[in-house]
Amino acid sequence: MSSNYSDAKSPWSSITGPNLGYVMEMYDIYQESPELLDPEFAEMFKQYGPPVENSQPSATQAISEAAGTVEPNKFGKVLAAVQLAEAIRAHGHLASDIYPLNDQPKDTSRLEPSAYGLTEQDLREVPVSLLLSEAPSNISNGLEAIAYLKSLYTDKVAFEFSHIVQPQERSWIQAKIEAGEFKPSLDHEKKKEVLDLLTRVEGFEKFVHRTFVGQKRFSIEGVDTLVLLIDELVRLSEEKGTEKIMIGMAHRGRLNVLTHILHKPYEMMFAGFAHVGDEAFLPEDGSVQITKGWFGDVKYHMGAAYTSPKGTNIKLAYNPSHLEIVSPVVAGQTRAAQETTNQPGIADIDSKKAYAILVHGDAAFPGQGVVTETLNYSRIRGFQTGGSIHVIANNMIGFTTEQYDSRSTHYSSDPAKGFEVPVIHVNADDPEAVIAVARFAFEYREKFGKDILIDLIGYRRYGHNEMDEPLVTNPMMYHEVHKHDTVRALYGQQLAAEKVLSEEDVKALDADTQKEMQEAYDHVKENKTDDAPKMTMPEAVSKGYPEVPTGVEKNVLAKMNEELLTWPSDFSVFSKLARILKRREDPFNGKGKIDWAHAETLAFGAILQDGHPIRLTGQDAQRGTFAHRHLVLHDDKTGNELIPLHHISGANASFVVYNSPLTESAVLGFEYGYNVENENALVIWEAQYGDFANMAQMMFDQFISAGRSKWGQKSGLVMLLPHGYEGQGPEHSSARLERHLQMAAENNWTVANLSSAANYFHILRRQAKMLTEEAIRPLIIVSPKSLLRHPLVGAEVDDLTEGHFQTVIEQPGMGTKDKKVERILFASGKMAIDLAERVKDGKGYEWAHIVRVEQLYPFPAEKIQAIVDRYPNVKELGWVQEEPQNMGSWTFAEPYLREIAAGKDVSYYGRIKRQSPAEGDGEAHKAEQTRIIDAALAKA
Ligand SMILES: Cc1ncc(C[n+]2csc(CCOP(=O)(O)OP(=O)(O)O)c2C)c(N)n1
Repeated sequence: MSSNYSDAKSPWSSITGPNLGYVMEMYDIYQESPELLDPEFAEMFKQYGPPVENSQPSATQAISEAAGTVEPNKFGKVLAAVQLAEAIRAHGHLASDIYPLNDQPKDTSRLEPSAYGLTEQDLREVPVSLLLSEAPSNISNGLEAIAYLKSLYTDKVAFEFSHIVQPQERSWIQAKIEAGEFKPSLDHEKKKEVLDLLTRVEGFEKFVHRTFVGQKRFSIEGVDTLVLLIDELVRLSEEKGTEKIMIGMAHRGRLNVLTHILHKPYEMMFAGFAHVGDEAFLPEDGSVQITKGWFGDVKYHMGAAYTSPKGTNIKLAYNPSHLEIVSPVVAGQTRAAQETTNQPGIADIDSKKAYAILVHGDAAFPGQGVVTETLNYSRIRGFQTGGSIHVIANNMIGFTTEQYDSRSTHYSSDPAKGFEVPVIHVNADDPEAVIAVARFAFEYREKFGKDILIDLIGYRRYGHNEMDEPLVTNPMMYHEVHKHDTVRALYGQQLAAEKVLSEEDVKALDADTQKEMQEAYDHVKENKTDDAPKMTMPEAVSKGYPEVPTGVEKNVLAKMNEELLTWPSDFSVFSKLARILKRREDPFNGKGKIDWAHAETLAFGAILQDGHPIRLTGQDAQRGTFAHRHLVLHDDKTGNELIPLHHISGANASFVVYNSPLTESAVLGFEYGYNVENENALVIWEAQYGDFANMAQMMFDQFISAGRSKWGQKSGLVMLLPHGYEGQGPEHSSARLERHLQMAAENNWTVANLSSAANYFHILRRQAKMLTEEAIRPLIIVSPKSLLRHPLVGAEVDDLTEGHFQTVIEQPGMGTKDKKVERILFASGKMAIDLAERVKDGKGYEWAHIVRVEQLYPFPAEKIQAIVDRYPNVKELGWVQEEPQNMGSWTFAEPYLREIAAGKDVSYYGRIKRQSPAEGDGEAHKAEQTRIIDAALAKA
């Protein structure tokens, strides 16, 4: 046999993981019957010896050392023992004790020495150093080493980390496990604290169960140690000076987390169950912060913030019922909390400042796509947060659905493995193991800045909610649950057995906790107020936006424009693009117009000069889907990037623009979260085409449109949704304006369909100026495609130097002869420009007027009324739109128009009702568009 198997040039040096396993199997065959192997394989074994795991230096080294100490005929046994040790590390989780109900089969097949042809005696003869790099001193032979490994890898904590690519990371995890860090020894004080917290966690559920019979609470019982886990993370964060912890979680156990992690007082919790006002019980020291909207939400969707005495701020994000959807929102909040945005250039990120704890459900985690969308952020520059700590609160069931019906994977956690996330499974009935896992996860994130997942495996004590009878649908599981002691009971027994506390102490702790809760509830009853919840909007919201001056002085704009177009001499912009961009000098020299993207860049510059950071993301947002934006320039020789907006004078805020991963839901959620956390930032999300926004529909429905009235959560998020009928087929035409208008109420957002680059400049500036005002609301712009470079849309420099955003624009040249006008047409966006192209300077159309409704919501009814009132002989108000009649803005605008018309005709010019938003054929589109314009402009 050759002895050069550890040579770095050996073919085995590049083989790892399952491939290595395969080669090892081949080697076994080679040893038994070399003739059965492919001759090339046999020759390689002859030449290079047995395969060894290159990424395990200790094992490799040990084997090479052992070569001198083990007789050649024992060498196969040594290899088999190494294989067994590796199998325990890789597959020990399959045989581990991680299921409190003990109802899952254990697979020990790969962990038996006999499976490797090994006897106990064989193992005794294997040097320990071959199997363990850092063996405890009491381990003296291979057999003991294997037993030790089994005790580490198949106990109440189980590990999956062989999917991680970086060897250093794998070695670090392995070293931690094998140093026994998952078997911590807690001192008596800590043990008592743990029991105290468990008593509160369980006691809270018991108290509510008994006192508020029949009320849903989505009890934590079965995964009680979730609170312990988060509590430990908070403690570690405080020690390290973490500024913010952002928690995202669904219904399960949320009330318990609210009261024991967010420190929402028991009185406030019980007031919620008793349907009485809770504000009187808010701690006066300001440590707990809670916002509420006027329309409200159920108690297990409400969030809170808590500032600990050591200064760490913990936030539980408000969320809807929609499982997992809060994950990207929390990721965005976290990113915002990590960034410093008050200086020019790119925002500075310090991922140690804040991190996210994302709590998932075991059915929802593999089921909901937004989970993987969020995991995908972990190493993307515009979205990563230096690692989130994920926890699956795994109660082994989803509503009534057991795992065999809810997933195709072995573990609920499996999707995380594709993102190289280490997975730690832990038995939720072992509080000390849970604490050890929390410590490990915290340290892992600190060290590697990556996501980590804790699969906290428990059970669910009751039905999905406390009114459901689970024996009806899940009898076998619930026969087990009903026999099973609570974790508090088990830990109490453990502490009594360890003589940390007496059995009486354990009982007394429970009684004291119940008494404390009873007193809190008595307090609520004594201070009960009968005030009905107020459902009135804050005045600032109901008043809406004022008219905000948004012009920028000409010399400021001119200087900025010059700076934007002055690139370092050693930076080579692709010549064709350079020529196009240089044309942006013309409007400042009295030639040509400022087009859409140019107006946008100037607006951004002015907003940065006003001190508002900007964050713009979307698919291909840097260049712009329509090759119009070019906010990031690429040196065509070096590939270096240049962001001209970083180099304008007078800017005192950061500017970032990122091409986003290909998701709508998670990106929009992220941006919403970012914007909620950094109120001063103008955060813009752009859909590639507006219709793709419906991939993120729940972000619009659950968060953006209604977050203020449910939770009092302010947002000034801007969404750009390219829209316009240009004959490109059913997709890419409509941004489904009707959806956003149907949801419009209570000044919840602005919806605009603009026809002018100047107005775009002003609406962006207005939004930025309103960001920190009470009246702030999100802004949806159905943005243009062909209008981006349309001459009728471009702005003069003077259009940007003064004035403000115009909610309506009257068609120049039309409606000049008041008495002659009989029909007033209303249109928005591209339709307005199509009409403008037809009427040109208005000659021949004296009988008509055209009004562009730039802001659809809040509907500018007063402005329109004033215009209509100028025309004494008007008989008809006509709404012209490109979308079918059951879509677009018609059904929304019609009631307003009828009120304004006060009996005059109100008519519709547009496509008939359709299933699909636009024609599939470009020629059919043209014919239809012409028909609509002909009809609208045909004199009665
Ligand atoms: C998007 C979405 N679909 C369906 C539901 C209804 N629903 C509420 S809880 C639940 C089961 C969740 O199971 P799991 O993720 O295991 O969490 P658990 O309730 O067991 O903690 C379902 C289907 C929901 N809330 N959200």
